Amino acid sequence: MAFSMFKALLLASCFAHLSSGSMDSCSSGCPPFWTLFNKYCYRFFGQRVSWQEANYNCQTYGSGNSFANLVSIHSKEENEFVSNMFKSYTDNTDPTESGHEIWIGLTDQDEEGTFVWTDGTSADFTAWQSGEPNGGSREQAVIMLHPNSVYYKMWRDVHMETRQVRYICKMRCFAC
Ligand SMILES: [Ca+2]
Repeated sequence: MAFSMFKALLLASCFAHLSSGSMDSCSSGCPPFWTLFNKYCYRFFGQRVSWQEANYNCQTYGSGNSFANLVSIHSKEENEFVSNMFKSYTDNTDPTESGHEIWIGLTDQDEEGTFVWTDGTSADFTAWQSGEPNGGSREQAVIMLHPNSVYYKMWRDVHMETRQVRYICKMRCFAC
């Protein structure tokens, strides 16, 4: 029920955009403001929030058991796509540390040292910065570093509550 309602909304939204003549991401099967890559839709969010808040905000998109989650990454190509999306919204001239980082959906909050993706997909790829993860039970969430930073596109485990950074959500493409 919820799933069909979401699909209907997506199609209605696509129709509105197509009939107005705009060629945006909607025509590829993703809702407006979401970008298609390999049958998934991705969206950058510019508010700086805790990992928990980012995780919650992502899940307000989509529906049923197909809601969005913080982005999961499964290949070098996907890591590249996500870092390019981050770069396209920011120029990294922000001198604060949090300006160099985005949340991704990897966490070991349930079992220390066992990192899993919040969307339930398998942890089959990692891009840890050398020496990471190093935070033990203090650092249970993961950030990707800006492609212009010294630690180019790599990941670090960090404190999930005190850090406030931007984030990218991902959900299945329903029309692909
Ligand atoms: Ca760390």
